Amino acid sequence: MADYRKMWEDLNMDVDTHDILCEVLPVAFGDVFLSQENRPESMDYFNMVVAEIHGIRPAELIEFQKKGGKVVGSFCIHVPDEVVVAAGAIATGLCSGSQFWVPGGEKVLPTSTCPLIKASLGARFDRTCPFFRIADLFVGETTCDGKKKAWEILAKDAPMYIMDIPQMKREKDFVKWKEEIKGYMAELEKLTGNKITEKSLKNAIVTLNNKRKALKRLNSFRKLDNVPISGRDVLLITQIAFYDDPVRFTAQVNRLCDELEERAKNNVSVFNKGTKRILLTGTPLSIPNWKIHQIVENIGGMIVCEEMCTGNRYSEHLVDENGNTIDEMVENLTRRYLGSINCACFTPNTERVEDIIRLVKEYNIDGVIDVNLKFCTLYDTEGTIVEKALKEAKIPVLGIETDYTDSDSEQLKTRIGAFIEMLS
Ligand code: BJ8
Repeated sequence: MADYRKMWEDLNMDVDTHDILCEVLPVAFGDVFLSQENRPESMDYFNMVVAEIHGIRPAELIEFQKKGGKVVGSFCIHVPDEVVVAAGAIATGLCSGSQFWVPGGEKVLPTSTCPLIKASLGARFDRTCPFFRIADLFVGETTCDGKKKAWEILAKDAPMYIMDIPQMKREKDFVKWKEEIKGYMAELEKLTGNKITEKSLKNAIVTLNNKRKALKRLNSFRKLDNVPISGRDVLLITQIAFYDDPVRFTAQVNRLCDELEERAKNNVSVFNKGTKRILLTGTPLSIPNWKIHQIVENIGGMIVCEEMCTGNRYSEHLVDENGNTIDEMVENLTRRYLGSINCACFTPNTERVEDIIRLVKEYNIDGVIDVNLKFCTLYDTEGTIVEKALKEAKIPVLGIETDYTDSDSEQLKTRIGAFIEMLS
């Protein structure tokens, strides 16, 4: 990591404080990931990407900028990366998942804000994350109240663009979202100086669909009786999907899937027979938030599906590739980015409950854990609806609320342990 010090200084980062993060992250990574037995060898690429998380990719982005390229950071899976790629820019996710950044966020936000928002603003204002220094444009959305207000604060320090997401899915909401996407396209054309053409947009749709297809392929192995990869490894890969180069990432996921295919043929599993199969639903798990996966899999369960933005929701639905004109392609993006994502910001959001029940069947789930990030009113409130529906469908469910600290780890181990015990 020492090699990157100059790069971080040039980015005007607080390098001394950042050093503390560089010391703790490898230890946490070793505990959660490297301690696992019988990991697929093709995880080596993803290990390397995370080991150098603030080095390799930021250095690539800076190189790209030196050649005149632009980097666009976003916080939500409603924001279409295709548009960024079509404009010749690079898209990167910016949601932050570490307690390390939360106190910095609390300097500018109320304590009663969800940790994801606090950590994201903390990463920017404390100058301890290179991605937050590099981005030429920050793209926010109006999904929840906390984010809406946070963007106003972030805008004082960073160039921001806001997409106004409808809160319902009526036909007029699709019309509005299509206009929002067109507005975003115009903004990116202005930023990059590049025109989005039919060809560039089509290529971008195919590129990002290929990434989704690879992730779908990866998730399909988790439906098997003998699951050849741990839940925490798949979570890590999904988190990396948000910031890695999409073409290289896709190739690496497919390489891993080839290895998993061999494992599947030989009935190799990383879990003991009879291990209870858990589906996680709820708020996203941004990197490096690995807490729940570590707890569940260390106490004898296995996570085989995440009905989350850092899970199934990110990759399950492709963009229709049949459009040829810009308008047709934007229409297809609109349908996919509004219609297929069942975030708790929508009312009603019955499709999310239907998704969970469908996934319970597809992944042969024994129990569901509904995990809510503290102070997320949207998912907390919807949790009541989700849990009631699951109970009515006779699907065991446990609702938990947590944050990025370890202060509740022991309590969570007890509760999740009792839940998994009950499934037996
Ligand atoms: S599509 S889940 S990525 S908004 S946890 S910041 S909702 S208070 S992250 Fe999300 Fe897009 Fe929806 Fe997905 Fe607010 Fe809740 Fe915090 Fe949240």
